[in-house]
Amino acid sequence: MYKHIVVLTGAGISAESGIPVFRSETGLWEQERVEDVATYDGYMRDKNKVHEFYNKMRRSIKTKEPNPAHLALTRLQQEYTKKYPGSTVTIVTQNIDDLHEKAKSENVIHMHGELNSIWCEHCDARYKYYEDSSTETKCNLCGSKKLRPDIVWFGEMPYRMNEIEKALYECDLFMSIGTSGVVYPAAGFCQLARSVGATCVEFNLEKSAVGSSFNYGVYGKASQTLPEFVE
Ligand code: BV8
Repeated sequence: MYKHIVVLTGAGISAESGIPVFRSETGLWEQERVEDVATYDGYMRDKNKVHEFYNKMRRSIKTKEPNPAHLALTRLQQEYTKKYPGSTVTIVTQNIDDLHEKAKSENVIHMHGELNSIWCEHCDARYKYYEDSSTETKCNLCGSKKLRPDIVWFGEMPYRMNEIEKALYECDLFMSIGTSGVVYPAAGFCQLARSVGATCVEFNLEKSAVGSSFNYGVYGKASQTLPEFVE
């Protein structure tokens, strides 16, 4: 039995809930250039374009529901820790959707931020936000119009990295689900877990860019492979 489990999820876990992944023929990055919508420079060049990119995504996730892969992680977090007192299941996601929360998973670490959050660059407040934003939207707290999507763009430091690294150093099982293993530092988490002797398992449709770092690969749709694994 494992004492401390760390789970990393990527866009692939939400694919079967109808949320497009980033890197595929129909992926999000086929429609917009990363440089234009997922960097601070792109935001400074055209704030409204970036607000609209995330407004569209925020509107679309309102109607999306978790799939059996999300629900399997919630069961793992609830039932496993009950069956083995003192064990932990830490869910770290690169995703900015709220499907882990809708699946009732707890303490999910959104290392790349969240669509349902907004960040005031004037007073540095971050708070829950569900509507469309623009350069005219005012901060609820300070009234400034310097509100930006609470998303970690390329070149920006992912959130809660200290907590994530602590969990990885203490883990004995690392599970990576639905990520292409292209984006760092998340793509380096397996190496870190391996360095402390954890067993590393990747769940994907195919071997990811860092697939060779894992002890095992479980290939197929996460909505099928993950519930089977968790059972
Ligand atoms: C940082 C927010 C430092 C926007 C995102 C060279 C080497 C190493 C690193 C770098 C380098 N050059 C630059 C870097 C750093 C850079 C990076 O890694 N670049 C890459 C492209 C080379 N990283 C950064 O900039 C990070 N920050 O390094 O900061 C720093 C230090 C100090 C101080 C300041 C700064 C920040 C990275 C975060 C960027 N933001 N998103 C948005 O979400 O719109 S990244 C973006 O990619 C998303 O967050 C997404 O989650 C993430 C990863 O993508 P995936 O989730 O893997 O999705 P993808 O589509 O790629 O793959 C889907 C997978 O699912 C596939 O494998 C598919 O097979 C699988 N799948 C599909 N369906 C299913 C399935 N699997 C199972 N079942 C299914 N049904």
